[in-house]
Amino acid sequence: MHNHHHTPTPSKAAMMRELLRSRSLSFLMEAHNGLSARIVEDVGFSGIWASGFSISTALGVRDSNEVSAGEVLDTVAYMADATRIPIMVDGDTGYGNFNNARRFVRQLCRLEVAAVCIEDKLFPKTNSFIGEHQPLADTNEFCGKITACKDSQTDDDFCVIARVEALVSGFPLAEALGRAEAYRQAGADAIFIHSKRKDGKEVLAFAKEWGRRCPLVITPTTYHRAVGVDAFEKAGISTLIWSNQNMRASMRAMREVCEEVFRNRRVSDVEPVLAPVQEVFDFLDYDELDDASRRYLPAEPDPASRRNAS
Ligand code: SPV
Ligand code: MG
Repeated sequence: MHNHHHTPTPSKAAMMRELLRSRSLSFLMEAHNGLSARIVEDVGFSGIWASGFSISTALGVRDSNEVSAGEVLDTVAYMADATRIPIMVDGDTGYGNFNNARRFVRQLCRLEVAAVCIEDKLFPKTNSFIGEHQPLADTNEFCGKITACKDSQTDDDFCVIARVEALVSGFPLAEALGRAEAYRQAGADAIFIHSKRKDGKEVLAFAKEWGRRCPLVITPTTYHRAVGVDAFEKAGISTLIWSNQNMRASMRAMREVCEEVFRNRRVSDVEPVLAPVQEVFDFLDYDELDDASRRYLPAEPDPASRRNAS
């Protein structure tokens, strides 16, 4: 689909590393399959968040490790194939212990995925927005998991992001900072500090205390109203993830179209809000297949093969 063999571009992992390292705020947009990943790239985002919540939802199951690591990899393979921008995969808790996590990392590297994010909770995980006081992983055990991931990557630029769930689980700032520092020392390339408060204050407080020891990643799903993106940039946040909006958009759009078609027993009412079929062909470059067919298929069938045909 993308012929870029003759243009030496940095690897996707190198692009992610630079995106995390750069002082300006970067944005990752959620995608959950090949099409959504293509759209994220096409509108101009510099990176993709392969959200566990969104991938499971799109597959019709819960964000509770009901989708297996292999099924996530299958989805991510389509996403990576369809795009040139770097992908950060939500690796949940790593699908088990250090051994499962490091095998997942090796497989991601084979797919030229740029980064994985591993969170310090217990398998099977529960979505951060459900309930209170979810148990956290043992700090030392999680440090070993991060180190195992770093030791297993087969691309030097691959990034392992350690996600700190202490604030979400109701622990004080000091616990979050202590864990983040331990994970950094264990080899994490960046810290994803998660919060589900509406005011965004604990994330800003964390960033202040952290002082750019390594890049910080956030997802302002609950506090996007309270704090503007400029304030995050000033606070030293490296990367902001819009973590589930494409999945939620598609869920609403599909339901509305479906209901209207069902109610009216015709599709003419919904046509105006649909992507024209031609747009699908254009977006996925059907013309390229025509060109390639002219190049690779013979114009005339081989007379010998015609003689042999019964
Ligand atoms: C996801 O998108 O799957 C995440 C981010 O893990 S959140 O749902 O905000 O926890
Ligand atoms: Mg997730």
